[in-house]
Amino acid sequence: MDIVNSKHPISSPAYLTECKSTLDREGVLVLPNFLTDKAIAQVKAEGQQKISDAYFCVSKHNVYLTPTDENYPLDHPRNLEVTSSKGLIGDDQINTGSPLKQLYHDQAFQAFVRHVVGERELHPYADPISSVNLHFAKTGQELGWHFDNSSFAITLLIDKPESGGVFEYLKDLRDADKGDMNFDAVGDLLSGKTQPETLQMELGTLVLFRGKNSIHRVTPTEGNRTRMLAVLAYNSKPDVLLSESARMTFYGRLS
Ligand SMILES: O=C(O)CCC(=O)C(=O)O
Ligand SMILES: [Fe+2]
Repeated sequence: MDIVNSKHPISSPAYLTECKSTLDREGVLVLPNFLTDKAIAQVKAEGQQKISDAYFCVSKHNVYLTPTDENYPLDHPRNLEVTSSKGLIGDDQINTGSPLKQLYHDQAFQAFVRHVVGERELHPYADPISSVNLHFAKTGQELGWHFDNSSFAITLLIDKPESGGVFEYLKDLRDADKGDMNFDAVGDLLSGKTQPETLQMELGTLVLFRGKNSIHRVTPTEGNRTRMLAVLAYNSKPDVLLSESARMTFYGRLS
């Protein structure tokens, strides 16, 4: 694939094994310079042209992305609200010929992702909006602390702000499958008692992150350059639609 730098031999068995063991050990796989400079420039130009079509919103949510639980006070880690503010454009707004779509649908790339995350199948969303997205964070915009609903996410940094916009995380802070929400550790993080790790991301870096149990945030963008991030989302089963309420929240529309 001419949009992936040759230093990432995604079809080499040895490289697959190395990437899988890194993800298993660290909970995150960071591949710098994954996209070629030419591909990044093409995506960035499209993003800059379409940012005026993006859906921008501010939302308040707790770190578990769940409704308030009245059994706990509002200032308890279970309920404490943080702010997220960003804009995004959906799959149906991105050019068919975009390098992002070329990558997303590429058989070798999908085989790479399947192997690394240990899924037998990967499918696009069945709705027209949710598979490939571009996120924008203008000055002051941020993503508040949260655990993801999905077991993994793939992102590519397309434009980096002058400062801020830093991805921070703490690995394996809870165990969602066991129902262990680990309020104490979340409380210590939110109060500043424990310090998170930071992830170094440069233009063109691919990040494959397991965010279901690893809490994370993106700090506010500083300066005039907007943070631009591509998100590639797959499902392990076919025919999955993002729920109507989730589509309204994220995109402000259903189709
Ligand atoms: O913006 C990022 O780098 C991370 C995005 C993220 O955590 C999310 O969309 O859930
Ligand atoms: Fe996330």
